[in-house]
Amino acid sequence: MKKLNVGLIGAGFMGKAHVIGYANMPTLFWPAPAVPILRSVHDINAEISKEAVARFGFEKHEVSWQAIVNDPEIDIISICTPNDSHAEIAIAALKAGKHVLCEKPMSNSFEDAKTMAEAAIVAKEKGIKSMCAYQYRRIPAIVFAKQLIEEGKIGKLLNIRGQYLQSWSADPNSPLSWRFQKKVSGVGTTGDIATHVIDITQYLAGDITDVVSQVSTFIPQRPVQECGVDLLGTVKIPGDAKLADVDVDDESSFLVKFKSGAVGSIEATRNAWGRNNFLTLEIHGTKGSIVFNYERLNELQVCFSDSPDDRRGFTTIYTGPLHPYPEATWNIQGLNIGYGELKTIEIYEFIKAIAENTESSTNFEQSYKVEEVVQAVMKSHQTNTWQTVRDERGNLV
Ligand code: SOE
Repeated sequence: MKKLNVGLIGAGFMGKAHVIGYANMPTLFWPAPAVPILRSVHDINAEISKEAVARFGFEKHEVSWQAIVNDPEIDIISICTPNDSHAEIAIAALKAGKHVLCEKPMSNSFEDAKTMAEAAIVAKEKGIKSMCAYQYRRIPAIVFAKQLIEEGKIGKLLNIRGQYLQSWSADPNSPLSWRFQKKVSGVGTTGDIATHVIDITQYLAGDITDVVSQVSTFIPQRPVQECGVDLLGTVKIPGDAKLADVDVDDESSFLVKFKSGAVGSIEATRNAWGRNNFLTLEIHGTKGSIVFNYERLNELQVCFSDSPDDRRGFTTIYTGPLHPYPEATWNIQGLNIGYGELKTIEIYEFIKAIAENTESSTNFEQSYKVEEVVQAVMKSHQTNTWQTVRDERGNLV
């Protein structure tokens, strides 16, 4: 069986998630399209790099990301660093002939995201694959929702409402990590989590063509944290700590129009007490409705118009071995999958694209469509007007 050597750049929270995916993929998906080997790792923090060898099972750690990109034995590079280094690493890796799985959003700059998409289009000609880590579109319940939509079970799509609400930065003492600094993150909550909803809604309902938005920053300053590691609200820094400015958005809400004629709304915030990973969708069609909530990951609620009037209502379908990605689930419905299995499904799709020389649905070219919507959302807020999502789509390179 073919083996593919993996180099991981950035071994924090998302690095761990990628490792779980690589390590578990052949266990869940067998025969695997190819077997990933954890070859080398680099983190900007030398202690984390060393620890990743012992903890995750990499063969070695490297002193720079360039050492991984230039290693002829590496086939795949996973980029799990903050947004401002994605473009430089991804473009160098694609040019070096490595397959690249990059965390979202693509970059801290729209121009760099475009250059990444263009580099991926050139690399594609040589069989080199790219993927942006929009894992939520691969949730079995979401893939099943797409099947129901394509089968016409809820008729013509009318409205799709998406929300991504979290609470980890609601506390003003939650520190100023790179996610609150424009020069590193590019865009705040909109880039961090609204992007997931944009990706899923475009997956389910097609391209978004127009947006009008309202973007807000609620906590203008936060306490500075000493280390660069993103603590995601797990640590609070007391009120007398040094404060620094937040120059990105805490929340964004926008109305959207789809090419298909459907309309919708998207809201994202990391300041919603009580909401943890509340990624929800409510889809209304002429013949029914579908509801999903990530906090009930293994469930999909459906309501069909052809039920008798006196017993029409939402039914809960529990996803499991009868639904998409049965390999990643367990033999009994209700045993359920979690975030780790979801990351494993993502890795499976990436390795399959490499092994079978096909394209992932979230390659850089496709994922650039998410960036275009974000760009229109930010512009709409600045100009206080509806914005057309750039019509340059399809004209990359
Ligand atoms: C923080 O908001 C975060 O880690 C996001 O960056 C991820 O994309 C999301 O899936 C979980 O929350």
